[in-house]
Amino acid sequence: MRWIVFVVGFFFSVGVVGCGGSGDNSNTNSNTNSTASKDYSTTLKTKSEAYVVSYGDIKDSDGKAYEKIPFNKIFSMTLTVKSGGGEAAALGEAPAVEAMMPEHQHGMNTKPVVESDSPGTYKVTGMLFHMPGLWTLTVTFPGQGGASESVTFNVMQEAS
Ligand SMILES: [Cu+2]
Repeated sequence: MRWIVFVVGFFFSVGVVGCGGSGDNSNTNSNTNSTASKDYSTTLKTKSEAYVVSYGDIKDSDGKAYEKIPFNKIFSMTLTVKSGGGEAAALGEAPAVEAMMPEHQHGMNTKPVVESDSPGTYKVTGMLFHMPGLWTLTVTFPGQGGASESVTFNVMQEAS
């Protein structure tokens, strides 16, 4: 009967660790802690407060709108960057977009493409959140004077 305990234990630990994270990174209670108090805003100021960044307009690859980020489906989204005063901020280059699952220490299996749409508006295609759980979406760009500006959005992805 010992093998049953082993098999159950194996599946349990896979479930906790997720998809191949090391599992020893100081967040063994991560399934229950802190996520309730996180900020899931879709609009954030950069630390310098010089820029306000929003994401939205989630669509599938045919351009059909999604209500929220879909689970395990390719999606696109629009990023808008405004100055602290609320005007569209025309950046010198398109922002970099990176999505991660911090509790599993991995990113997406796709590489998003960021294209300029109009000043301060960027279309991001090729996004894919392939696992449920907490994702972070970090947008980084050079601001005035070349200082690096960034925001990190929290996204709780449901398996649906
Ligand atoms: Cu994961």
